Amino acid sequence: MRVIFVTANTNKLEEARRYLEPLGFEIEQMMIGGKAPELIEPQFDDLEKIAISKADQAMSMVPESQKSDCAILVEDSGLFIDSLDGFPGTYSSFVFRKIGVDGILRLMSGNKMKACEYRAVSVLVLGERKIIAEGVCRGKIGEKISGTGGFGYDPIFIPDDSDGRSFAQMSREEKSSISHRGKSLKALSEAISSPSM
Ligand code: ITT
Repeated sequence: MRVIFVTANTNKLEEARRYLEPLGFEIEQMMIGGKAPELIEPQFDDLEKIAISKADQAMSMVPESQKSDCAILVEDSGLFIDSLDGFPGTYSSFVFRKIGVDGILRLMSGNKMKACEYRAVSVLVLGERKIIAEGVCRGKIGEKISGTGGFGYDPIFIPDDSDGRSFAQMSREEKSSISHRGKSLKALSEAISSPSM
């Protein structure tokens, strides 16, 4: 199945390719005039509402003639810190650009409650259907930056399902086997292959 992923984040694109291509999906990035289209992200506290809004905007950009021979994928994700009431949450991308991982480490210094989670909501539009799948990865904010892999908050995110290494210290395969994105894409791929589809 040909899937057009509407994202400006090439790290997300690469993770989706690694995950979905071995399952037989062909992943392309949506480009309009040589650039990823800019979607408006409404200011909701809910990833699913944002992802559905992005999916609707993306669908309005696909020519009618192509709608039947491909699926459209969008994803919204973020880092939710328990003791900060879920901040930066749906604002993760903006907060990362403004204060980066150093800013989060500053905010968390002296705070012993480091528990947090990454969440991802993927929406696949297939003809008239929208398949929505969430993935959650629990972890904690590290004391310092560790590792150089991954992207975004990965150098300070230590997943619970690991030996104490941050996502930035793991291989891509290791990260996607336990990550929020891996889980949401797994749920999507299972929903697509289920007999009720
Ligand atoms: P698109 O909207 O174009 O897909 P984006 O990066 O703006 O790209 P989001 O609005 O969903 O995407 O923001 C998600 C942000 O959350 C992302 O920019 C990172 O800062 C953070 N994030 C999400 N998943 C992550 C991951 O696996 N590793 C590190 N940071 C992640």
